[in-house]
Amino acid sequence: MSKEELPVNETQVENEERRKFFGKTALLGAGAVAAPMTAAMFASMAKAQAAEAANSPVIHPGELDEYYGFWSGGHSGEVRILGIPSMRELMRIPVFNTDSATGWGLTDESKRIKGDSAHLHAGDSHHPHMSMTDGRYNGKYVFINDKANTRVARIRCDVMKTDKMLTVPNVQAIHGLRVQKVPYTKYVICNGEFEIPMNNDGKSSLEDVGSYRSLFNVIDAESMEVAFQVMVDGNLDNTDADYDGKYFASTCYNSEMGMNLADMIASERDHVVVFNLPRCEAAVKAGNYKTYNGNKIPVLDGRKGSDLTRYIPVPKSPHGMNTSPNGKYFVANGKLSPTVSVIDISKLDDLFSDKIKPRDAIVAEPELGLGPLHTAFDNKGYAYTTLFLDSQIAKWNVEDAIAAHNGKKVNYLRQKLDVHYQPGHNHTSAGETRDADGKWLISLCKFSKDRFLPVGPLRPENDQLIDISGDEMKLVHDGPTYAEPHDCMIVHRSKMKPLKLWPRNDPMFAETIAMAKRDGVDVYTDNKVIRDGNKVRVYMTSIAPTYGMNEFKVKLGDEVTVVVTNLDQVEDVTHGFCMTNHGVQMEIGPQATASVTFTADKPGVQWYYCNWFCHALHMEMRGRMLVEA
Ligand code: K7E
Ligand code: CUA
Repeated sequence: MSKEELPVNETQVENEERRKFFGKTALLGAGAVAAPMTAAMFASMAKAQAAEAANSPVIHPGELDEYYGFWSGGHSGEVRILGIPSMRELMRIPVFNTDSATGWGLTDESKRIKGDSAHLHAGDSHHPHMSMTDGRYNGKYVFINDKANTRVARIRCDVMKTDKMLTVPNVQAIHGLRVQKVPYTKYVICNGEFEIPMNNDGKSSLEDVGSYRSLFNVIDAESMEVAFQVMVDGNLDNTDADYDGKYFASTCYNSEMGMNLADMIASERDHVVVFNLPRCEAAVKAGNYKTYNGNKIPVLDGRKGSDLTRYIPVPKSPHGMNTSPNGKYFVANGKLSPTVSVIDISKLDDLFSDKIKPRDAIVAEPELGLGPLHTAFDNKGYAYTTLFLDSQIAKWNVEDAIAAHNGKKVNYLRQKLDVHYQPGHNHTSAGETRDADGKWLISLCKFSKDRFLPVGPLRPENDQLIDISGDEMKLVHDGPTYAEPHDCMIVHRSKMKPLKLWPRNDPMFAETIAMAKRDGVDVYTDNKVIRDGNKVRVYMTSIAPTYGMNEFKVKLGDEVTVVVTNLDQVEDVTHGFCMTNHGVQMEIGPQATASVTFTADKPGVQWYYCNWFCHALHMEMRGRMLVEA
């Protein structure tokens, strides 16, 4: 781009930069008379500046980010999309929560998707992970767990809406969740964290803690049904998959099966469970399983001694489980131990054929600092581990840690960076895939304390952006966030293909359109009221700034379903439907159909209006429901 083509503000910025640059060189020249700047020095400075510019966190107004960040919303129950590196919040995707802007949890479509848990309005989402093909994000789905209500949901990335939700039977509190990376995401894997009796019907073994179990859950990513579960010894916390399509690994912090804190942390060692996928699939096929709680889900026995699993002892109450993007290692993060345990995935075949002992699969146990929780990776052999208690991120070299473990005198630690404060998860750009690019690291800090203006006793979290493109980690941005992103992942924008308009045949509202057909209504042309006993179905279109229907009449106590179809073909023109005084609100995207059902329990004139700003005459986009007593 030539100077003339640059917008004014960019030219100004560039001039500023040039002034700084020349100011610096002038100073350098003055202080170093004997060694004037050589051409080579100029070249290397220019190169360093170019490198820095290439990884700048500054995104000017009107410019787009290079990455999509998917953030879990913790106990707000949602998923958020951020632009990286700007850290601008682009969208919120309601999942386990109820959302008055979009009507998620209120509309008939969202209730259908929530299914057996449609009556629940809360959730605790921790781990968002995107579906993959050959170890790379494929832009199709994001999966997320709900620890609070034992659910797993799927988000469609073309429309960025939740399209499936499943309550997982036989377990309590789905925590760690990941996807199969290779050859593709056939399965979503997740851990049941809390131990419960296998038949948890209240009739037996309430007090018999020895009969409590945790299960590893393998869910079919397309059908979103449980394919099978694996019973283990101890509980299960976090999990990850390999890059061969063969092994999954989970951490266990309660191998003691303690029911209180003191008992849970009694042992010096807990373990990592490794699951052998081909053997599990064969066992399901051969019928070597049991069922519980009156459902048909195959539950395999993967307790100690089973050939489906191996238990690798690690110190102490491990938390995060992270696979290195070169596919070589599982890293278990020590939590109560200052170490992480590096498991060599190439040794797992020998472990499963009993040629080596479990601890022989561990090739390094570097000491990093206090409270290691999660590890992220770049593409240069470095790992970045959050230290909760130290409020730091430790950068270390994986191969050097292995050499040190073998007795070589090498320092595997490269840098410790202060973060603010108490980091939980961290994540690098594309770092859980083969495309790890070593550009950005996010530190999700649980406490912000003095980093922002005080806003009362409840404070935001602090999601910090760190530039890892150079030799040293550099903190470049503080991002206050509402409770509580546990985890995130960073996807290059080239992987994403979001739609601008809804397809008219979208499955999200196919059932609603089928209902209209049964009523003899074409939602794209008709504005009609269908009476069916005390059920009333109101079909209306919308084009900015009017609804296709200015008024409709019902009787007090009728069950009213309002179906609105947005005929606008213009990108970004979303309409809403809000029935005043009825707790009814929803979003209708361009070309979408949405519906909501409520009881007309107030007599008289009840206005409805469009609550998504769509036009200069948006205020006038309203109509009356006339309720006869
Ligand atoms: Cu908060 Cu991944 Cu649920 Cu660690 S987990 S911090
Ligand atoms: Cu339609 Cu506002």
